[in-house]
Amino acid sequence: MSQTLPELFAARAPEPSRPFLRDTPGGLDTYLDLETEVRRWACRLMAAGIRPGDRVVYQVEKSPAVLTLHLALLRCGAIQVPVNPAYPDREVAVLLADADPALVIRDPARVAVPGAWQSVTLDANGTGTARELANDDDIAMPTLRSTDGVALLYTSGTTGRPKGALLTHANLVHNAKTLVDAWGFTHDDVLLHILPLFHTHGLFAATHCVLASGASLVLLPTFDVLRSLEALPHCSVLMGVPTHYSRLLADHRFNASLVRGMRLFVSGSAPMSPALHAAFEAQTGRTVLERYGMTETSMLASNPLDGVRKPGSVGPPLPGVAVRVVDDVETPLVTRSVGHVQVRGPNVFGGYWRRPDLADKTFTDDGWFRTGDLGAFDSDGYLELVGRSKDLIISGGLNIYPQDVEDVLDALVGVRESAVFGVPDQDLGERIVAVVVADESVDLDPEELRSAARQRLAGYQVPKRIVIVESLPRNAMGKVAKTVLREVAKEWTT
Ligand code: MCA
Ligand code: AMP
Repeated sequence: MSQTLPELFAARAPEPSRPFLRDTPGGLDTYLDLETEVRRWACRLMAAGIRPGDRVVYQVEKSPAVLTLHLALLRCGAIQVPVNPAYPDREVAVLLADADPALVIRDPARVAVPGAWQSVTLDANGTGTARELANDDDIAMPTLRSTDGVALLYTSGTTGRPKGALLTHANLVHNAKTLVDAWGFTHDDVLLHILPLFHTHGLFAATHCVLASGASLVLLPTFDVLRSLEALPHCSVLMGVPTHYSRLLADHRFNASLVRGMRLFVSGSAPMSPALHAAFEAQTGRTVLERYGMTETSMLASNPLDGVRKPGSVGPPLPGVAVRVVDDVETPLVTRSVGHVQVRGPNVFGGYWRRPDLADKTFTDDGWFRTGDLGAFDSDGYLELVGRSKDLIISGGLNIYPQDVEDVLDALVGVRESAVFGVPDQDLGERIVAVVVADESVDLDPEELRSAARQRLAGYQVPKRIVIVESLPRNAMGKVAKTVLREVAKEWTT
């Protein structure tokens, strides 16, 4: 039977006295506390006029209040739009214009919401004008359908214009159930939550595994090696991006003895190098389970909980998920041939918000979603990702679309054109760099360009280095040859 997320979580909820948050201030110690708070917030939001299908944008620092808000918005049937707190107002304004929200919830430290949207504030302590929304405990919650939208997650893509991936209850219920089974979650698990709460990884994969198994979690407000080392002995599962694991490994206290109570380490969002897998095993005596996912699809493939985990591979497709590898004309390829990865299944979203024009580019005629990843299956049916056909940098698990950054650089005074690309980086996997061509007779200072770019971009999108060049290398089609630039960048000293 199709379910909605609130139905799934209610069906899987443990005894109300069971722990929800551990060692985490915020008043959500038990599942009873969680239910009480979620119900209170859902009533507040309904009383404020939020109705099924309304968009509610929140740009709030990570805290237990975000979990409450997430669950309360699910109950109201709202389509939630979580936004990275690092996004500058300019970028937020674009998202607001597209999402057209009924309510915007932001940190009080932020300047007023750009535009005429109804807005309230909420900070990491759970205080703000959102609490002053009228309350009505008797308000009835709407009936929801599994095909209803749950969330819009914005991704830039290569078009430079953000588009909202609309996920439904059916998509996310399928994923939550699949992951709980695949990764063996039970109500005895304690997840150490170190991820942001505005992406699929931290908000859906990690949180929903806990809620769909009645488990508990330790919620850290930001990733911090020392606090993670303190928490790990009391936890059983960690989900992170490769940068989290390399930073933990840099501390010798992260060793076999510290993690003896842990049963599972999951990595995803970016490739984990075989060298990092090996270093992890050498230092802890454990192996990391690497999996593959996308915002539009949630999790797609996973190395097994029991069985062989292969470094450099993301494992077989998850149950219920179909994955194929095709050539340039979309003919399926045989084992070991590298091609475009395409996927289909109940986890895959239906399309981008108010962008029917993108449907043909996004899906094949027979309904497969084009991931933009390149890979091959091995003879055991494990998928190996070898690259991307999309122009995307993944830095520390965060996506940076070069086009977004090039647009900002190109608009700066004295810049004729720019090219942004990623170079290998031990900590971040890929590090963003840019080359810039100046207008004639203009003398540009790279550091000044970086500061100017910082005014318009989130911090992680600012190139770590800008190099001024005479001209950009181009291929026969006139397209900037980023492979050439990546080669040239190898010669740079830092
Ligand atoms: C922060 N900075 C970064 C990054 N993060 N620069 C490049 N890449 C990054 N990822 C910059 C900040 O702008 C700042 O620079 C300086 O580093 C320190 O900032 P701070 O906030 O202290 O950063 P941090 O604590 O060192 O953060 C690193 C991090 C974080 C913990 C690895 O980036 C992170 O949480 N990554 C996980 C992202 C994630 O959850 N992705 C899942 C996407 P300045 O001072 O100069 O401004 S979902 C997905 O991909 C799919 C579905 C999937 O498969 O999961
Ligand atoms: P996002 O658009 O933020 O959902 O990022 C999804 C992209 O992250 C995928 O299309 C892949 O390119 C990449 N990705 C996620 N997990 C892995 C992984 N384990 N190995 C390599 N790339 C990954």
